[in-house]
Amino acid sequence: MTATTDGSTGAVTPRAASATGTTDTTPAAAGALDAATRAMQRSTDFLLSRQDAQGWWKGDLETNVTMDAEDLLLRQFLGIQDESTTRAAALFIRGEQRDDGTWATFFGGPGELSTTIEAYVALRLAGDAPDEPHMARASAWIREQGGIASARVFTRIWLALFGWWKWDDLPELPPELIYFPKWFPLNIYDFGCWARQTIVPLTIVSAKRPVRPAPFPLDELHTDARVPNPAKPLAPIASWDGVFQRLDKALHIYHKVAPRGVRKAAMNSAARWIIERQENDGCWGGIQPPAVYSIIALHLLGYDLDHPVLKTGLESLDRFAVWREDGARMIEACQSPVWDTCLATIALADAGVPADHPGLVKAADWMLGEQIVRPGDWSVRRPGLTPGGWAFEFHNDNYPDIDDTAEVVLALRRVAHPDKPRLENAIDRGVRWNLGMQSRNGAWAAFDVDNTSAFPNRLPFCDFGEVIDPPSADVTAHVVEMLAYEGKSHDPRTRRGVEWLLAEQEANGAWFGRWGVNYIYGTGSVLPALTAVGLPGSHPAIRRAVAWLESVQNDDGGWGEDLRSYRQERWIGHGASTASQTAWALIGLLAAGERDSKAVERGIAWLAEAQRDDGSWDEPYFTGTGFPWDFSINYHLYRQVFPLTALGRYVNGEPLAGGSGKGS
Ligand code: R01
Repeated sequence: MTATTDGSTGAVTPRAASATGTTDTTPAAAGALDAATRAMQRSTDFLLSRQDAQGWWKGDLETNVTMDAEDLLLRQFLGIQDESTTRAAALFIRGEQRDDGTWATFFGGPGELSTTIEAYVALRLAGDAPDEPHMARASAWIREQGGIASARVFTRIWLALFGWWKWDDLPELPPELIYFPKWFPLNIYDFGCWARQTIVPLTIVSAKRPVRPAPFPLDELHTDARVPNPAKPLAPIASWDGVFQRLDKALHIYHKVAPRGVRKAAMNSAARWIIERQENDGCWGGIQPPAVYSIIALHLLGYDLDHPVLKTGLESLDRFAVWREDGARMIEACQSPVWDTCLATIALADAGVPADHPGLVKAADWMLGEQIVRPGDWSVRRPGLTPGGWAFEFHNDNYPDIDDTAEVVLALRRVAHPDKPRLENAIDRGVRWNLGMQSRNGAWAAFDVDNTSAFPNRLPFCDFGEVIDPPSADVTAHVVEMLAYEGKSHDPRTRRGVEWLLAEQEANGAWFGRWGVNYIYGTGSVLPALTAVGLPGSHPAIRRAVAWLESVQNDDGGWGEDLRSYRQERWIGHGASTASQTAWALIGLLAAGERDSKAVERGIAWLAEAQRDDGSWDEPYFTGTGFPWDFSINYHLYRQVFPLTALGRYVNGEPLAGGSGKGS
């Protein structure tokens, strides 16, 4: 990451108490305002110093060691291992192991079986011996948990590639799926786009059932090494589970009798589908898993490793690697430059950085260049809609998302770009695209319209993560907030979004967080949307949300919500205070008009206290969500951008009140 060169860091011009209309301040509140202003200025300097010369920001996107393990397994499968990469990846994986021998999927989380198996196997590939203490602890724990037989489907596929698991003991997913028309149940467009891009190459792999020679036996991870696959009883035929289990049995028979010509044609169609979707930089969808499986699938169909498709594909994988100071190599599941840049722009604008500041103009310039003006998979359900969205990553033209588009529009509005017609035109296209992507229930999902089929989740193959993309409160809130700023508060489409949000509020007063942890993220997203469209702070829904946020504030003044809240009720709203979650709660409370409350004062004080001297915050906890519970994300920039927005809105007031929007 390179720093900007203009060095104009003293650009903050706090409007302070005058803009917030607070005249009657207590000494404590005045002290809080002082501390907030100082923290805001330090944070502004820090964030500006982390901008790339091209205008973007990008924090590391940290997930879990399955990324690193699968990268090593891929190299082993293709026969392209190299010693220095293996050593650096192993260093990272070893460093993530906990004292009990396990690996988790998030900081402080419980040991997770599939993750621990994959990490263990990767370390064995790197040369760690099974009787070394750290390995023995891991394998003992794995056996205790049921061994490989109890692992997720993806893990068992990786092991089947080396004969450590039997292909026949995996659920079927036939390549003929590619022929299902878009109105037919279980066609590929019924899957969320991340699952779709992963599943299409995996249909080829599981039809081919390749087995490479195992570099060593893995008996220590089997609890049933000598017992051949004990047949599990089927669920009743009248249940969905029963139906899909029998479908899977039928597909196993079909695998043996499928006409060769049909199979081959289906695999070739799937390969064409994959190749058409390769991005200019060689990756697929900007995310790591589809790239890994696409490379394997195409290689199995006869593409050499030096074929341009595979060569650029493999090169793109290298760009997901983050090299740490200690020589460890961490693989990012994906990269977040567009998301980080729009959030940083909003935060800096909230902090009072002038709209024509060179850093903001450069950021807007870069975002304008990232707008996607060609159709993508979303066009299958919206063929007539003009393109105009933004994706989350550097390279993902086929999958713009509604969340990024809403936040980019909100960010562009905060910048005085010299080419005003270009800015207006880009915003106009973005707004139209988001309006066109509204689902039939009035809400918005991340990537697609009406991606709500119940069937994908029923497949035995789909035992991990989310496989559909239904509308969520956090994305809907971001769109509604953006539409309000665009003067569309009274548009019937906005009102339907608002009605959906109001109906979606939980009994406790909070909203579920689909893409951030968890109810604090949902509630912190929805409150600014509701007040932006004009709901008064006294509205009962807003009062209930405020009461909920106040009820879960920690004694130290901050907020935190553990990832276990996705599984266990007692964690809802509860967890160690973190910078990003404290900021989300504050953003919600400030939008609701609670600026002068004790809760806000204590939250602001927590942020100021927790800040480091260089203006940054630390955050070991994962507060981002890929799939609730199964796949968690630590966005390394969240700890900087959201606190800055909270501090900025505390010091300078709400952005719409400040006259940044178009009004309605
Ligand atoms: C994955 C996987 O690695 C992965 C990586 C990234 C995402 C989804 C949505 C967005 C956009 C960004 C990234 N926003 C809605 C988020 C806003 C905060 C999803 C998945 C893992 C397993 C499988 C992602 Br299977 C497939 C992909």
